[in-house]
Amino acid sequence: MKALILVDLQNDFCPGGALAVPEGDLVIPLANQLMDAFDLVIATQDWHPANHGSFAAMHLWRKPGQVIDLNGLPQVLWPIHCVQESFGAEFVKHLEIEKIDKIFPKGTDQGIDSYSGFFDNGHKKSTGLGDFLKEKEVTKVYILGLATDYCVKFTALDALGLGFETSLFVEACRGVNLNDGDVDKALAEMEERGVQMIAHIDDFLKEQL
Ligand code: VGL
Ligand code: ZN
Repeated sequence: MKALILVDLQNDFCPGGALAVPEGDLVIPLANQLMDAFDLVIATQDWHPANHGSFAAMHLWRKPGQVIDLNGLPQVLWPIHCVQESFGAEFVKHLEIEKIDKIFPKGTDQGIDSYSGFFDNGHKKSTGLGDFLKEKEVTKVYILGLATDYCVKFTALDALGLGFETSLFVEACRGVNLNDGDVDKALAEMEERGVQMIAHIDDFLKEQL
């Protein structure tokens, strides 16, 4: 069984949002197209309390982009984004959410961030996604979404770590590039660790016929 994992296709990560990823909105039609090719579709949802420790505004004199120590882990500070129940945390309107089988929220604990859809950044708590996929006898996962250099990367690496064969729809990912080259570096790291890169969605869909 194979599953598609949509990473953080939320308003705040699209142009106009609080943590806008350049061209983030362009992946939505690709996600809609791909969902039909999978028996199981999972979505992760960045879902922070209003006082989340990753928000620069929670730390005196700190600005987005700076790195602090947050309870023993290095933490990049972000603008306030994806606050639970806010518009920014909602899935993008054009995403066909009726095709999603299950949603896994993450980043819900105030004191620790969670880039991966599987575990928090300290690998202390699981979201339940790994067990869920194993229960459904999934052996292969396909990932797309936002942002390539953060949540997509850590979701893919954790999927590998849990023993899933892992592929990435590169065309359907966009990144932050806080530093020049971050996206390319993230893609190289994923590939080196064993993530299979799917360059063209059209070719993948043709092979499925
Ligand atoms: C993300 C930064 C902060 C992401 C989430 O979805 O990649 N990045 N929270
Ligand atoms: Zn976040």
